[in-house]
Amino acid sequence: MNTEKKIAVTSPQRSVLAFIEIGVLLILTLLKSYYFYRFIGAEDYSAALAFATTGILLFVFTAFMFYRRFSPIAPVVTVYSLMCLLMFADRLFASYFNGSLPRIVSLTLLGQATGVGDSITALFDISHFLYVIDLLFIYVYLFFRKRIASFLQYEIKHFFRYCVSAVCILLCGTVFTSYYFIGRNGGYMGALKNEVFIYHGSDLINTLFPDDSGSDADPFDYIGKTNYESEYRGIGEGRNLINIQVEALNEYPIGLTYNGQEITPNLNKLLGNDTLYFDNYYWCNIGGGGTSDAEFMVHNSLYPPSNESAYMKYSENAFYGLPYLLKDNGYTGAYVFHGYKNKEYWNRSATYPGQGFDDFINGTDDFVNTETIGLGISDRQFFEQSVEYMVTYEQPFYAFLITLTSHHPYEMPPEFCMLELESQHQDTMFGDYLQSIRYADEQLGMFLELLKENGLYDNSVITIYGDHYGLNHKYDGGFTSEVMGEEYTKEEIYKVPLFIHVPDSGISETISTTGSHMDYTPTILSVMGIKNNRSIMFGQNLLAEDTVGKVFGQNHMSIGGFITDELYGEFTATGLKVYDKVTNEPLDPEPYTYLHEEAKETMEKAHYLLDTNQIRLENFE
Ligand code: GP9
Ligand code: MN
Repeated sequence: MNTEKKIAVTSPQRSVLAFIEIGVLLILTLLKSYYFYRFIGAEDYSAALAFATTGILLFVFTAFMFYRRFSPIAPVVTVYSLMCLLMFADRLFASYFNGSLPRIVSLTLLGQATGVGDSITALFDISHFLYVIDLLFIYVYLFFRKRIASFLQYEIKHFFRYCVSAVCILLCGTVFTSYYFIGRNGGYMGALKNEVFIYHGSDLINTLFPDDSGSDADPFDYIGKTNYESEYRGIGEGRNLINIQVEALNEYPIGLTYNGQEITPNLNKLLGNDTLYFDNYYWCNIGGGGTSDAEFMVHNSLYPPSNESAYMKYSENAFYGLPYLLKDNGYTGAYVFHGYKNKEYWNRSATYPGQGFDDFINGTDDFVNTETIGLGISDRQFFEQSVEYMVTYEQPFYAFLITLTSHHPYEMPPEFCMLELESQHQDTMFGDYLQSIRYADEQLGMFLELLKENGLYDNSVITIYGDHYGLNHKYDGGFTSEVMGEEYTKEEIYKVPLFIHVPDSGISETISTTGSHMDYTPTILSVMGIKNNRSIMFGQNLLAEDTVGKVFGQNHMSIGGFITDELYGEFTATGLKVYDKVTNEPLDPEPYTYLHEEAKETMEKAHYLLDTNQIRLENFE
């Protein structure tokens, strides 16, 4: 009998071929994972983490080779393929969530992805496919493998020694790269939690056995702490509150001119004209629920769950937030308006009653859409039809309007484009974004005129803010910094504008106290002359003199990150980084670790209280 054939049958798992195959896969893993870790912000640690991932795979592959009963190729390729798919999915998620990786609970958001298909498609670029493209070649190779195998089925002698040396090489690589970087940055062990298998493995364990950090939180500790006093207290008392959440409106377009053209001429007109303008207002603490989490925070002054949607997770609960508070203080009703064709999107129609809304005027049953832009009904039609409802309400009422047109990927039919773009900005996502914000601003201007025509303007307080960012660095082609005339930093990405317009009040000021959606309700309550002594609010009144501006991030920004009046602190894959907010200069993070600890602790307690259902309205009767 032919010796080669005999070996091929008895121990194919220890053949030259198996070693070559596994070697190639490990090299591919090293390259891919290095590229992956660089993308998620592991910076100098990327090489060390890539070695760690490759080491873990080597360990698993070696175990397959020890098992003599079957050829290792099938399980090896299966594990490798799963890893590639995991990295592909992680990378796609991280593209949208500014480098954050998904958790198992993020799967609850999958259903929402179909509603924003164009946005997901726009996230893809060729670099995503680098994680999976080789699988194609590998599967074609597997098809022809038998023929190649007949040449290379020599058993490797001293198999054990080969395994030990391979593991040693990998370990040396890991130790060397980590040691090298420990010296420079410290914290390799901290960075290691971002290693793809460790990250998802510990997430699996945490999901199965949730920890109860934050369990010393008492919901009643947070009640009645807000200082409502300020020189503007009660300036809006008794008026309607009309609150407009504008899709993807960042702060930087406000007041900015583009080749002599204002991007937001109508919003600019509000500045200095009966308006409190907040120019240090952030969205970086929304969770996995995007637009709907901004809504949730604005009304309840609560942190949504980090990787899920508050409206999906807590739709059964009633929360004693702004709509209830206004109604308990003489308001006749609370109404929410949104034109997206599916009223169930973000679980809105199920959740709004528990948020205190009496009616949801929605794109499924109520709005008549004859002018579609992007995701659905144009902002023009949306505002025109919303006013028709509003004139029928008894005053004072609360109206909450959520716009839609300026949604990612921002493509607008040419007839709605009002800016003259330079040629290099045409047909870019940056150019499209400016056009869609210019359009949204135009419709906001028209809406204010409609309020005047319908006699609603003078007796209302009108607030306008952006729900979250428009573009990040990966999709703006570097143009934002050029047009802003300064670096479009992450801190700028996290900033949205907030206007509190009180017609004919004679008040105008730019408030620079650092705040976020969390602070909307405490602040607007002060303006409306109302107090909340009944339910938890994590936010503060940004108009009170003693308020120390402070924002804690999650999800897009990672838990542990913070923004104050002076600092931007980010908890990255390589540890805490702190920058001077004005100069963008990096600072020694050591003196600010207490802020990082406070950010983590606050989020732990906030999530614990929500998860254990202690914040429901009934608990505060
Ligand atoms: C759709 C809209 C989209 O109803 O609110 O939400 P987003 O994708 O921005 O979270
Ligand atoms: Mn949105």
